[in-house]
Amino acid sequence: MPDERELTLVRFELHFMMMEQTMRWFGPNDPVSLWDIRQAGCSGVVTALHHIPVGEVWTVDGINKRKSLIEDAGMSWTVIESLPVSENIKKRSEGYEQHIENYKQSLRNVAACGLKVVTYNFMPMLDWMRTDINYEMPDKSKALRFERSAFIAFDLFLLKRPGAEKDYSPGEIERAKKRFAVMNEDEKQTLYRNALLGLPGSEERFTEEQILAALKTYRNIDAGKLKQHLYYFLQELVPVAEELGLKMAIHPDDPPYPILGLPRIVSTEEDAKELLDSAPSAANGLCFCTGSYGVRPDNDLPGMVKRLGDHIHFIHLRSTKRDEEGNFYEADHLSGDVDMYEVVKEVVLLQKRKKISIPMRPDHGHQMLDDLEKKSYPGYSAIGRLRGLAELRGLELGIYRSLV
Ligand code: DNO
Repeated sequence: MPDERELTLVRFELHFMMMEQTMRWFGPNDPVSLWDIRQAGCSGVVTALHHIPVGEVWTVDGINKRKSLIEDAGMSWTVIESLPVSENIKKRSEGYEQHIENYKQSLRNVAACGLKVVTYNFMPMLDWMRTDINYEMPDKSKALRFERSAFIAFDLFLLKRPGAEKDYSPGEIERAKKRFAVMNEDEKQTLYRNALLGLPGSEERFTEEQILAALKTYRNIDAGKLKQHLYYFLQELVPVAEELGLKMAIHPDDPPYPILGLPRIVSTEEDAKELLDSAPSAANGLCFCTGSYGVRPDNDLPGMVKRLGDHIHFIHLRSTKRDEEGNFYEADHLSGDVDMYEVVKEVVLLQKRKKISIPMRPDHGHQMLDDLEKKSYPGYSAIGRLRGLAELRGLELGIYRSLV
């Protein structure tokens, strides 16, 4: 058996000043094991204590247990994704002060265990949103997709959100009607389930009434108000993170625009700048997700790395392919609309300038080969991500070697 220390050294040399390669792991119940992740060439793991209810404190003991599992597989817990922000904090509803205190305590505990980067998001109610999680690609692998007409059909005819018609043009409503008319019962059920997968705990079925009631609680919260809530949260949390030597990394909206009448406020470079300015500190940072920001053609991704680089503490690399109707699917990591070469080149230059290695993960991947026979979290199968990571690693090494 080869000497473990030598192997680690080789890995370290190769990765020196390259992005730190990680994959997301959903914890002991994840069908993708830590050894699978290690064999993909990762030195780090991105995970969270998913079993702890949102708003409660993460204990030192709980964090250390998870950390040991990862270290026993020869990797380190590089980034937390996510330490979730409660709906109470997002809405500033009853109990939010206590949740902010709990968040501070979790940060102290996380730092005491030696962790460095904390990812979170500020999307109301729903995290990511797709209408199809089995979109067949020409090579028969499967991708995640957002189909605008199907989404509008979900909103208007399945959820029946009051006032939803105001959010769409007559042409869009017409297309959604046609789309809905050709769906059978099974397809409608699947669409309903898929659209709500981004809800926390969405294994259980939420009724239309429950969703509508939750949406109603945002009735008086527009984008301006939600921004105030985010900035208040940052002003409370960033000084604590700074003192603890932690970096906060906010994940952008996915997709990067309002949905179901809910405001979304981390969708553009302007949004990112504004939130960074609201609590100036190196600890106030971004999770630069090219898949999320990249759905908008007006986001200049390489330029964002150039201009916001000092605040990029974590990187998700993924590409999407969009069309004029507002549909998009998750493309292979090196194709689609994201100019991955330019993005990675800017990251290489940034790391060189700052003499740092920024943690990255291949975000999502297609279900392919043996993945197709297995159940995994949507977007998080082993082989699809391994392919993405391998391509991205090669791309970065090539750029890195051509520049040094
Ligand atoms: C989806 C992920 C997001 C992300 C959260 C971070 O695949 O990128 O769910 O983890 O938004 O808080």
